[in-house]
Amino acid sequence: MSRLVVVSNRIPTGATPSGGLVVALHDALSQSGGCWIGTSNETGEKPGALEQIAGQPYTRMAFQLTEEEMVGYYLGFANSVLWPLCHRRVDLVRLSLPDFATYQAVNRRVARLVANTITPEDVIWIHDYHFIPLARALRDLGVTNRIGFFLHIPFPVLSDLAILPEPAAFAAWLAHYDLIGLQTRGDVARCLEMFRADPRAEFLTDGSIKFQERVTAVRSFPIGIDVEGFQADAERTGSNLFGSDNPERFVIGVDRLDYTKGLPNRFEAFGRYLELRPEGSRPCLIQIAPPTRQEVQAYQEITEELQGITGRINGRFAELDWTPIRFINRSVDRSRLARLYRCAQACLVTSLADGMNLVAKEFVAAQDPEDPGVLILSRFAGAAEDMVDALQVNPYDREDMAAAIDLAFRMPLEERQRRHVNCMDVVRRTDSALWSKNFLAVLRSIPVQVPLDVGSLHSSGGIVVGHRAHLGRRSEWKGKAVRPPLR
Ligand code: GDG
Repeated sequence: MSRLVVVSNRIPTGATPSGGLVVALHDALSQSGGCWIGTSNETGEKPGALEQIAGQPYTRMAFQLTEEEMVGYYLGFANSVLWPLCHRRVDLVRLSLPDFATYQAVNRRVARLVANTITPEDVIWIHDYHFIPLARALRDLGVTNRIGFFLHIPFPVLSDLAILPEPAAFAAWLAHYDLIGLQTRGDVARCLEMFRADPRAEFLTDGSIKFQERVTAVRSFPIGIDVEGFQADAERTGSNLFGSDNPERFVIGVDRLDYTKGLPNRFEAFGRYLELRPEGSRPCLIQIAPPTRQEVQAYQEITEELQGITGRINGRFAELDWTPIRFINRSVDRSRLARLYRCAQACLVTSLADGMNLVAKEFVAAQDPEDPGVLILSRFAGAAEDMVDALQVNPYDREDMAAAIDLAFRMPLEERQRRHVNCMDVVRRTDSALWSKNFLAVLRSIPVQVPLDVGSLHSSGGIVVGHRAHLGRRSEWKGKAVRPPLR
């Protein structure tokens, strides 16, 4: 089997992999061997170096970003333009041409690092919005390997793409991948709509897209979690999670503190539920929300907003021995998180836009099937496309969410069990190991495409499609020159 080379913004540095994505990629890399490349946790002044991290059956390599790159590429174009754009928050987009230039420059630099690391047979799998132009930069260096891309966040709406400094570049970047993997069927539809609106793109009979002599396929691969690993954590007993402060009943929320997760509306909806709750009951909302990207203004603002809402609701409803909202603005370790999910009567996932949302799947996996809690799930989270038996809500509608909390607390056991069985079925079908296996199987099955020499391109306008005896040495190719079939 050909080696796998993974590129993602962050790479795990510890000895034991944890988290669905990390476990899935770790397993895939362990099977095929290869290399995982990503940014180092620290910025530095020697940005060209790939530092090797020991201790796994494959190589992990970290490269440093300079301070300037961190600001322009990561905090700037990636997280202040692409992130809000893909999550339909164009009002939060902060455009800067220097940031756009830095984003592209980092991608070109990473392309050189990758090109120096790969062997001709390697399959390359690039992750997420930080590296959308990476395939284009690799092709410019003459890399002909199969390159797949997976976008973890929602695919942007066509009309929103006009906000980019060079809107036409987005489709052209993506077209240099052999396979574009997206979370949901809805994302695939939006991606195809973008190509359909682009005069450079042509649809082939098998549904793939021919774009300036390259052919690219677009498919959905809903991501999931390491189901067994998570269940084992949830079933493990440990010290009492709450000490003497055991909540009577509670609904849990777990999110990076991000404006896309709909936290202010969630807190307000819980406040509304407190107005409606049965007399004398003392429910809690336990919200774990570790801070992220605090250097970006929009993230500072949401933190302050939530602190304000929490103070107002607790001030109004709290009693000496009851605090309705426990807002924990820190990270909680994974095994405690799993046990918290299991103890909760319900989980609130109220994203305004979300690629998938793994918390929804973790909560379901952590439940006791005999007495499961209820998942309240935003219809704007990717997970909602398949998890139709969650209690789906409109995260913009506080009354709707307050009613769902009430329903979840009162739901009869039989209905909870039925919904849980169906949601669990989805969680199992999208296990993270299956996700990476499916993606790589499709990527590996795609014929390699090598552009003909410039001269022959002019005469035939085609590409070479076929299986190579030895990649990188075009003279040994066994493919035949074809013009991809027209519509
Ligand atoms: C992106 C997309 C897509 C959170 N707090 C703690 C903690 N977490 C863990 C959760 C979960 C993960 O972080 C969050 O994953 P999500 O999927 O919910 O959201 P994003 O971080 O935005 O992820 C998303 C995902 O990529 C994968 O493709 O589903 O749509 O936005 O695993 O458990 N973990 C620990 N302590 C915490 O305090 N240990």
